Amino acid sequence: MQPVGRRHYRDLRLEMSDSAPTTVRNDWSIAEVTELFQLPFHELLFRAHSVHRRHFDPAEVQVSTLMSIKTGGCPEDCGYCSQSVHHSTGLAASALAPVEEVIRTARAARDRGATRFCMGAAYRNPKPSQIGKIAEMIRGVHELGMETCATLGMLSADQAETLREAGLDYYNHNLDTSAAYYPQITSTRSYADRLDTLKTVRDAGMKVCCGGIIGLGEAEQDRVELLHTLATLAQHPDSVPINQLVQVEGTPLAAALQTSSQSVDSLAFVRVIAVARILMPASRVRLSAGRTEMSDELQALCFFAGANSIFYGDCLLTTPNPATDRDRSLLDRLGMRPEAHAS
Ligand code: SAM
Ligand code: DTB
Ligand code: SF4
Repeated sequence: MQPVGRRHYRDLRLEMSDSAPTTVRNDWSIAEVTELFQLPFHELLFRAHSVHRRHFDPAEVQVSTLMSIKTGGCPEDCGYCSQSVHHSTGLAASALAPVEEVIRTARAARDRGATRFCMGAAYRNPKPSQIGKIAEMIRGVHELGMETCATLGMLSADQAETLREAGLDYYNHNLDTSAAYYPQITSTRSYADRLDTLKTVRDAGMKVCCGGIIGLGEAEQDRVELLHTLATLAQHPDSVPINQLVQVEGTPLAAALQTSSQSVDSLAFVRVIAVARILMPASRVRLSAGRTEMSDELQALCFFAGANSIFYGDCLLTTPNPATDRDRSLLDRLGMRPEAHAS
């Protein structure tokens, strides 16, 4: 038997990806997305991995670090969120962080190998007085040579323009679930509001980071519809974060799911990653929140299915993320590496 050396590996890579389509489509039908979800598991993974290899080096993972620049006290009522004023999660609200602290945190993240820095604020929308300070943070992080991302809730066209001019590369704004299930999750804003902000961000010339959460008690049809909505936007989101719900004590969703003993089927989660990869072949699919609950084997399967981005650093916004040492060791054991320069 031939040893599996580098050459053999490359040949295999070509062979596997040969039949995978290279085109990026925005005209997927619900029936097509449903069919993908219903494929036998290994057939779906084979297709997703083949598409993945056509567009990306399967050994590379993009790494982003998150910082909560304004924690808690949010007027929205998202049923999963630790930061809503409507829930008693015991989280203390804080003011907008000082600019120097944000830049210092970004520099430390860069020195640990992160190429993108994402600043999150518990806002429904930023106020004019806050935008100036956030623009300063963005300028500072941009000057460190990192990609910049922010997630601040709804934006006006003027605000989007100001942020872009300050050097904002990506704006994160998730759809979370299907339009049909959305009112069960959040009542203080509509799906149309979310879509409007996504358009505002694109119109301002920024890249879009938009995905959802699995484990909200949604049906498979909601997962189909969420991915269908993302994959039929005029332009696919450049990054697609797939979060597994982090059940936070004191949120209505954690209470409801614990009462009904519902948890996410990990193979169903991998299917979501795989279908996202096939539908949006050139986008970064991020294995986002929820990794502390996942085994190394499950994460490996997610990477095989097409995930090629993670949040890196011990903390997400208010909940834990795997320790950086553990992530480094996982990537090493898988023969994977953090992407050196963001694409
Ligand atoms: N307030 C802004 C907004 O909602 O767009 C930005 C911050 S918000 C915390 C960013 C995203 O984090 C949410 O859209 C949601 O998808 C995700 N998220 C929040 N809490 C989560 C949880 N407990 N588990 C998984 N994802 C969560
Ligand atoms: C995204 O999709 N997930 C991140 C980021 N975008 C902003 C946030 C995850 C938050 C998880 C819960 C918390 O730490 O509060
Ligand atoms: Fe506020 Fe964002 Fe949390 Fe919703 S997800 S409550 S908008 S911080």
